[in-house]
Amino acid sequence: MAFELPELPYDYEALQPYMSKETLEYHHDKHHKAYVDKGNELAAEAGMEGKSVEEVVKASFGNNQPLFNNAAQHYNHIHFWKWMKKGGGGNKLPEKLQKAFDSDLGGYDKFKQDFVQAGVGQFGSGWAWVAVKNGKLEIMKTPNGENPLVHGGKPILGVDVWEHSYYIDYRNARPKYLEAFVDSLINWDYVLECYEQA
Ligand code: MN3
Repeated sequence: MAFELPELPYDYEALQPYMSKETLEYHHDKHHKAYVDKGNELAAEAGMEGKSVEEVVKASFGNNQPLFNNAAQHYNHIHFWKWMKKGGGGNKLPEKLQKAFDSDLGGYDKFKQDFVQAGVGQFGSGWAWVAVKNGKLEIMKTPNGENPLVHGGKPILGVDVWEHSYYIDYRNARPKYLEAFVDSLINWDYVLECYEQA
């Protein structure tokens, strides 16, 4: 099936003041759309237009870099929009998630510290993640469009640390953006949904 740009699951103003309308307009309508359009063009050239985005991501990794970049970024952004919501973030996690964060990540405070540090420490463009790997939660970071799917894991939470995700609202202050993401944007219900499917 061809890749399709999903609608945002909220209004463009919904995440203000933590993420502006202008950021979402550019990030969703221009950046994500470009990954979808280019990904469809390159998937067709590679004879993979019938495959799901996850299949294309895994099949193209390491052997078709341009297709991988666009397909992986499409996958990452589909989930990124859903990993945020108005009035999200903070330390009120669903019970099942809280238990896993306590046992595998050392609790919420340690998760926050390590997740923000993963995002800050990703040199240049990339993502910070919480993934299920070998049956346990793990904090990961990846460059560019890479994600845990191609490193033996399944992401349940991810944050985009490409400058296009925060430069309008935070300029170069990536740590402030990451703190705001954790404190005020994370949609824990969707993180739980991903955890239950992982
Ligand atoms: Mn992005």
